[in-house]
Amino acid sequence: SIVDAELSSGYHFRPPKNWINDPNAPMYYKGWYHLFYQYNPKGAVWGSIVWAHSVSRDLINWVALKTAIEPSIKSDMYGCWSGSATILPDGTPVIMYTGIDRPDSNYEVQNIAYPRNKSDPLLQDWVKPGHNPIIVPEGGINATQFRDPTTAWYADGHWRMLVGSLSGASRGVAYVYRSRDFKRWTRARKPLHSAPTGMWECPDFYPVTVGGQQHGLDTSVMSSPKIKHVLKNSLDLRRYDYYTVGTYDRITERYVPDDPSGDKRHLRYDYGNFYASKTFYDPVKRRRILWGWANESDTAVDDVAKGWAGIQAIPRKVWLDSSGKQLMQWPVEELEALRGKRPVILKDMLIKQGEHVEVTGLQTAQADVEVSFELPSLDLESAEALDPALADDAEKLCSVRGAGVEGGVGPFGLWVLASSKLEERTAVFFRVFKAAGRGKPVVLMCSDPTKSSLNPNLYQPTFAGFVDTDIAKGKISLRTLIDRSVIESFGAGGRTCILSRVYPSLAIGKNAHLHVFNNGKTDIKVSGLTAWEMKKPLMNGA
Ligand code: DQQ
Repeated sequence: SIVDAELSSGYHFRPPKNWINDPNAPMYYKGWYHLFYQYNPKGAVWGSIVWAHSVSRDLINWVALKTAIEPSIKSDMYGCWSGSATILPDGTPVIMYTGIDRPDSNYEVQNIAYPRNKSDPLLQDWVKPGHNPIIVPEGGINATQFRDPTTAWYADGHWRMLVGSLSGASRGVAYVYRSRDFKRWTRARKPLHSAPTGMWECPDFYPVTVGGQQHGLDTSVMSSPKIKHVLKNSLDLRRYDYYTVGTYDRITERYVPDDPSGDKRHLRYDYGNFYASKTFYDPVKRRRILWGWANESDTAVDDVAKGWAGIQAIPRKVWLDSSGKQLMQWPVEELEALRGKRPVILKDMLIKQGEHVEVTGLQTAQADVEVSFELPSLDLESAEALDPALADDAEKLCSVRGAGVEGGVGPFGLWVLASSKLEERTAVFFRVFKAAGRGKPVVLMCSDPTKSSLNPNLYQPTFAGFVDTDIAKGKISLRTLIDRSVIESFGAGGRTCILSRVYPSLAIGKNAHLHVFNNGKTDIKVSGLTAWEMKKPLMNGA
């Protein structure tokens, strides 16, 4: 229906109907980007899962192919869960994935599949060899919490890969498996790493370049002194993806985070709705690309009525910041091809205390907005004091000091998907705090959806993360991708990211407005704002 089309998403990845979750086995092969994903062909709720498959030339326009992997052998008869691809040295792509092999419990084993025809660039047919499963939960492993094999890496005559698990009641673990031939896999005595966080789903492990360069590294690049490793895990209990940056020792087969408190602090790719993510190395543009799943936040009843649920975030380039402490992310440059020809451009616009300015002259239900803010009279004395009790809890801080609570320096930012009388609007903004004993002001980035819709019964979580930037220099930027029900924001050039799902009842289609607002005491200057309407790409026929 028209309503559904307007409420869904225009340029974020999705199939025409049904439930989707985790991105699986992203890869580049013979001219095509491949994305597989968890898919329920029977409806708009999670259920009996298969691997759907789409291909693209540019990561933005997608064509749906037939189901790639579905239950067909004893070791995956009750579900084909998440997994990854590895490109072997002769160019053959291999998929490893988790299979559910019995009806009455989620007993998990790892399977392998090869392309039937390597010369088909679309890799439409996958064959499961007779030696499946390749790994079963042995030696006291928790058989119902044992899944999501990673892309394998190669060193010193051995392949290695990780499988996520739970040890005891609450320890997340990443087990290392080794193989010479990709067929027989044996577990290393000790896990790569573990932490008291609950189950680790969808681990991801890859090298990054030190020194702030943006180019990515293939997963097997190990030996340069100029690399670090990133270990990402998806926390089943908290439904977010966190990562640490650290050192991998391939002799002991262990990984040690640089920051000893990294497994507590939980740096996140995204402080919003973003889960079960996975990266891959793109040899064409020498970059590492991150895919992540964003669930709906309406009700399951709504999803069944809509007939679909779930999107993938815009693929993001990831690289290590020059500080070496965190990752940076930015939408792949190919997305810019969807920008309309006539952007609206604003320059040097002062926004005083309590003011807001509408950005007019374009449709903003499906748009890309880049803003740079300047704090001209940077009077940090007028910034709010940071409550020490909330100093480590961005989300709580933002939920008590939301967009509607007047501040000192900020809140300033965007109201997106706003209705004409502003009854509906989602605020994406920054707020600056002074904090005793800290060298620099603390910058909070928030997405406040508490006014996003007049519809009742929606889940409207406030999302927030700190931004590790020096605002005393007087500048900060924000890019927000608006796509009907998706608001995907990149603060300070991709230092902090927040994806949020909202379902306005009025701010739909032509009735969606965009404003810049300042609800702080200090004047804010928009030194530049560019807003583009976004075209709709080919999207799997949706
Ligand atoms: N989803 C898959 C699992 C994975 C979870 C099942 C994460 O393999 O652990 O659909 O969302």
